[in-house]
Amino acid sequence: MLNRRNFLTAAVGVAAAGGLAACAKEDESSSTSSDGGSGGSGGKKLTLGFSQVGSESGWRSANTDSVKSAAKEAGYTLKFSDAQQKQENQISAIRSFIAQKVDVIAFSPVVVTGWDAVLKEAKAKKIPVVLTDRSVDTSDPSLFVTLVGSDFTDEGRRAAKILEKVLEKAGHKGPVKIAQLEGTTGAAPAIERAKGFKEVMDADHKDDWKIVVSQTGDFTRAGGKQVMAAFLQSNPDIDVLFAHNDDMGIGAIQAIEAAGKKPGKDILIVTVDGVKDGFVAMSEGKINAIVECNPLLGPQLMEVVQKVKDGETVERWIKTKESDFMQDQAKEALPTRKY
Ligand code: GZL
Repeated sequence: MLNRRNFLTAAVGVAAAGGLAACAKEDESSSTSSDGGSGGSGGKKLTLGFSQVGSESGWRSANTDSVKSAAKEAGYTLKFSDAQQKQENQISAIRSFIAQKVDVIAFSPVVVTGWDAVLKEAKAKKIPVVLTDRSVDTSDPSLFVTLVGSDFTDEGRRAAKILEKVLEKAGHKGPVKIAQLEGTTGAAPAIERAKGFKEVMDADHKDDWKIVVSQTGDFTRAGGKQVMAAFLQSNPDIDVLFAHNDDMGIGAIQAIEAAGKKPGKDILIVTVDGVKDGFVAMSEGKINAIVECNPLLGPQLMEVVQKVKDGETVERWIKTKESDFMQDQAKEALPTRKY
């Protein structure tokens, strides 16, 4: 019987023969840095193969822009592939980068499992792999050099801690019924944000907080709207929504309003990311707090890529710095938001 990993390999094997790469959107941008240099030690222009999850959210678009502009600034040749949230497209893109003999491969894995086979192929060809944004589950730590990205478990903890402040500010007393809109099933941010939030719940709110319903909205606005509408059918007395990203929260706001309720008042909302539209919703009083997850990883990624290419030692996890915002900070912060 085909298990998930065999199935994926088989699918990729067949699809690669049939040109699966055509399913992913690929583009290549090559440029010289501002000083006309060739981007890297020794004059040869560094070539980076980058496989992106997709374009599912405002966060992802800002992340893509950051990677592309930083590669241009560094003078690297960037081979960029958009996997449209399909793991098989990412695996196919990584195989394509290996075949093209790029200097370094970087990618944001759409889910945590199923990468060992293709990463072993990169290792066999001595092409270093850098993870950005999301991590992978692997039994062989040598399959990637480092992760440039956020601590999603801590983001989950921070979401629970800021919800305490939101509840206090709203004067909420007594039990708290929570709906959770999860990110993409199997994705590191979805797994870890839920884990961090639950850690705080179990430690400090065993008796008063309860997650009454939880389901994936796949990090998209459409998903958030659709699932929240279903939540309101089955649980009309929800007090709080914890959405794993702003986009699902913004979709949920549409469903909450369609149900004749006031988002930010009848249902308190905490989200993660901090994209501009999230801050707009917060300034309109519809989101109560946002835990920032910084997508502007491009500059850090290019620094690491150069060090890896030059054989320098890099930290195993290069964490991004980020803050948290309550509703009354939204208006002042909005003009300075960079994504
Ligand atoms: C988090 C990133 C997540 C964002 C979502 O680093 O992987 O994926 O929180 C995005 O908006 O879709």
